[in-house]
Amino acid sequence: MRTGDADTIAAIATPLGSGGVGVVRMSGARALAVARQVTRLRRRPTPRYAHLTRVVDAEGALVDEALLLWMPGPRSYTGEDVVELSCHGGPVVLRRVLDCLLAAGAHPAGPGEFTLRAFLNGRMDLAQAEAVADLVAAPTPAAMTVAANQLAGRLSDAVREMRAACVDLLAQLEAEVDFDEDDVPAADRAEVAATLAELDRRLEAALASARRGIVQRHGVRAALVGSPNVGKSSLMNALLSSDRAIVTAVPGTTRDVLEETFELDGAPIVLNDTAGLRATSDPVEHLGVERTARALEGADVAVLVLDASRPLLGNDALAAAQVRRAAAPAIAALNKRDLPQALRPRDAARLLPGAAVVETTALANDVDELRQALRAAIGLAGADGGLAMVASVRHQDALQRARGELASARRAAADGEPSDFISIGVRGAVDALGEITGESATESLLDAIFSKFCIGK
Ligand SMILES: Nc1nc2c(ncn2[C@@H]2O[C@H](COP(=O)(O)OP(=O)(O)OP(=O)(O)O)[C@@H](O)[C@H]2O)c(=O)[nH]1
Ligand SMILES: [Mg+2]
Repeated sequence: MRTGDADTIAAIATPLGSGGVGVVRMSGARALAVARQVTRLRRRPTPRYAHLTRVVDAEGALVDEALLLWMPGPRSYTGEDVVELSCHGGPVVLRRVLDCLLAAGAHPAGPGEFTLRAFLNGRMDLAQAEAVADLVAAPTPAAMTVAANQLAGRLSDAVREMRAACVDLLAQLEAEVDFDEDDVPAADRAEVAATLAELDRRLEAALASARRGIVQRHGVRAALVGSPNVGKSSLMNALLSSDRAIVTAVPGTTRDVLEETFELDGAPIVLNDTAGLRATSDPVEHLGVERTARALEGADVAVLVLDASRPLLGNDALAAAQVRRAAAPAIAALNKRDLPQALRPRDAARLLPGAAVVETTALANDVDELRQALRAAIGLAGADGGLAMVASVRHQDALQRARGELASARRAAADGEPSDFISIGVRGAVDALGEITGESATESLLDAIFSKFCIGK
């Protein structure tokens, strides 16, 4: 990865496909020179004003009519000189405009290179840079709002405050080194302990919302499994509020794994409806059963559906065994509650120990208990309803490490250890927190983050 060299880079910034407008952008010291060469713009453009111009190739042939926008650094997205050309949004047009820029001396941008430059030039910190990619890829409005807040600095501000408190603490601990070990004023030690306790509380609060934030951003997979004809497809349709899956009274209706996404508290839930599980000699059905097993393997939550209007059968035990083999948290749904009942919740609990047991009537779209159990199983329940501040595993991991480091500092302080012992943990926390905002980010970390971006961002 090029890091902050003076190359001028260019890329198509809009998706490849036809659209009203497509944008080609450049960043770097020669951005304006290259743009003037391909547009034959005679006068220097006014910063941040749209100029209608023509893009021509090296032979002078017209390529497109475009709006040129010049944003000189450092007040630009990347902190460098940026030029954007808003062209007609056709893939061939945009490709040709880009080729003109490359022929005039620009280099093709790598994935995320514009945002990497913005980070390296101090226009945004690392958490904000990551938020750019999250905002673009947000699967639901809730995930989008979390990313927008992160881009605006909500997470960065909180992390920076905690890191600054740790740095202050280090200074205080270093001052103590001047004292003889036994002469450290007790008041100072009490203050150190209080600061460490307060930091732990703040880290705990940030981590508390992380699981929900991560689920909202990445979503989870849930699989509906069970014997034939128990109402799996009907439950899927009720959860989706649409007639997506075919429902009939014939056992073995669903032959393949169906996949649809619905939203639960802002989190995208990918729902798999599967073929009913039974010992079968029908080769098509047999394949379906194999696919059910695979869907279970990839599931974050497994829902075992039972028909409460009939006693448990061998196939139910077969399905329960499959669910138990999957490591995911399980829910047992007693369906068809509208019919005379042959099953009680405790039968389901015995069949699938440890599972949450809920009652549903898919026929009447009564799936409230199932929704609630799904919330609990994936960590959405009990949330304060507010938006998560942490929505990435990387940030969660760094916060956890910071908390662990401070915990060892607290133990050292409680044991009356010398101040440089306490400092070790505090310094570890400073580093871990700095990985979130980028102060202590290594090149390989930056590579890992920005290589996931799209080109042109
Ligand atoms: N009375 C009643 N009937 C239901 C309920 N849920 C589903 N059914 C009926 O049960 C039958 C089977 O429903 P499906 O949703 O196709 O069951 P399935 O588990 O997907 O079946 P396979 O795909 O064959 O494994 C249909 O006739 C549904 O109308 C319910 O809550 N109450
Ligand atoms: Mg079905």
